[in-house]
This record gives sequence, C-alpha cells and structure tokens, in this order.
Amino acid sequence: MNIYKNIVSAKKEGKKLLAVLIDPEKIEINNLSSFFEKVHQSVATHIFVGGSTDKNRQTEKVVSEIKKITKLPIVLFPGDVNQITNLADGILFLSLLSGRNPEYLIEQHIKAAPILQASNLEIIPTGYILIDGKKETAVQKVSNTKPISQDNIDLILNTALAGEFSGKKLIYLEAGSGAAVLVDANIIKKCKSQLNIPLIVGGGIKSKKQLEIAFNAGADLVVIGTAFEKDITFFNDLKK
Ligand code: 1GP
Repeated sequence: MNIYKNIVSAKKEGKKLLAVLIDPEKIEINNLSSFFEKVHQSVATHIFVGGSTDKNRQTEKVVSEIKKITKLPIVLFPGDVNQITNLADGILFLSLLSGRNPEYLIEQHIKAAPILQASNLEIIPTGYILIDGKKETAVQKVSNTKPISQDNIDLILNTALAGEFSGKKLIYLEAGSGAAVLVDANIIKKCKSQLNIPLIVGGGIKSKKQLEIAFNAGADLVVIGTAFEKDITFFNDLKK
C-alpha cells in the first residue's frame, strides 16, 4: 500500500494529512458505520487504531470491521505487542524516545519481531516523543516515563534528531490523548526546520483552528482521536 511513500510524497507536495485515531477500548462497534460516514465526508486521510491498553483484546475485531467499510489506510498505533493484527495495512513501530524505560525502547519490539516477520504489515519505525500536555496521560502511566517539558525545546529537538539519525522514518510529537495543553507551535516549527523526515503531531487537538496551527507550524500529519469520540459533529468542520 506504500503508506510511508505516500506520506513522504504528501510532505514534498505540501499536502497535509489527517489521521483519525480509533481507540478499540472506546469505540462502539455498532456505531462504526455512522462514524465512518462522517470520516469519509471529511479531509481525513488515514485511520490509526490503538491505545495505551486494550484489555479486552478488541483491536483485531475493530480493524476487521473498519476494513469492511473504508479504503483509507489502516495503521496500527499500538500500546503493546498484543495490539498487533495482520488485518491492518501498516504499523507505527514506536520507540518511546522521550522515556528511559527499556520495555518501550526495545523489549516490546523484540517480542513483536516474530509476529511482524510473519505479517504483511508495512512497518514504519517511528520516534515517539511524549511532551508535557499538563495532564497525566495514559502513555505516561502505562510506560512509567515522564514527558519532556515544553520549555525544554533543545531536549525535544535533540531527541527528534537522535531519532532521525538512528533511522526512524517518522517523528511523532505527542502531548497525550486528551492533553490540556497542545504541543506548542514553536516546538513544531523548530523540529520541522531541522528534520528531514515527516513530522506527526497529536494530543488534545479539538478545533479546526488548532489543527491549522499545527499544520502551519509544520506538522505533516496530525492525529485526532478524543475530539471525534466526544463530538462526532466535529467532522462537519473538517469537510472536504
Ligand atoms: C493520542 O495523539 C493522539 O495518542 C491523539 O490525541 O485523543 O487528544 O486527539 P487526542
């Protein structure tokens, strides 16, 4: 499906991308078709599926249902190895670079390796950087790591650069699901100006204006989950 190639092409052409994040623990399978009617009327280009946890192992079921109703690329955004399913198109192979917990830097990856090796998923190595969104987030709790302060732009930038230099294909600046404070536009700008690889931004975005600020600052792809979960009419503001 060439997910990564298409992200790189979009970046080159200055075409902005929007991923709708679906958390298998939260979405009602019965509501998926009406939800996707809205998704398809909107400018959304990707579907991300994942969450910090998936206690009832719903991911595969949810991906299988989504697959029936959309042609948009379905990309796993997994909290752990149990959220991998071959039914998706690709996977963000996330390394939590802002943290110092080996479990999320290499352990989960080793556990995932044989599953990925046997799958057809497009694997996209992604440097994942948790930035303080002024609300303790699920990623923080589950990974037992601290986010980087928004004041420490140099550390954020150097972490992103270290990711690029060690071969990550994407950098994801994450304020955390439902963040109270978004990743600051100056942080996005600074990272954008120094990175060659595409930049993803997410966490707490809930208006068209905030989305545009992230895009204008240099995000190539923005991820929105909670705002759509809370109010499906938000899609109306983002019509094609
Ligand atoms: C969270 O970046 C994503 O991992 C999206 O965050 O749910 O706040 O949109 P929201």
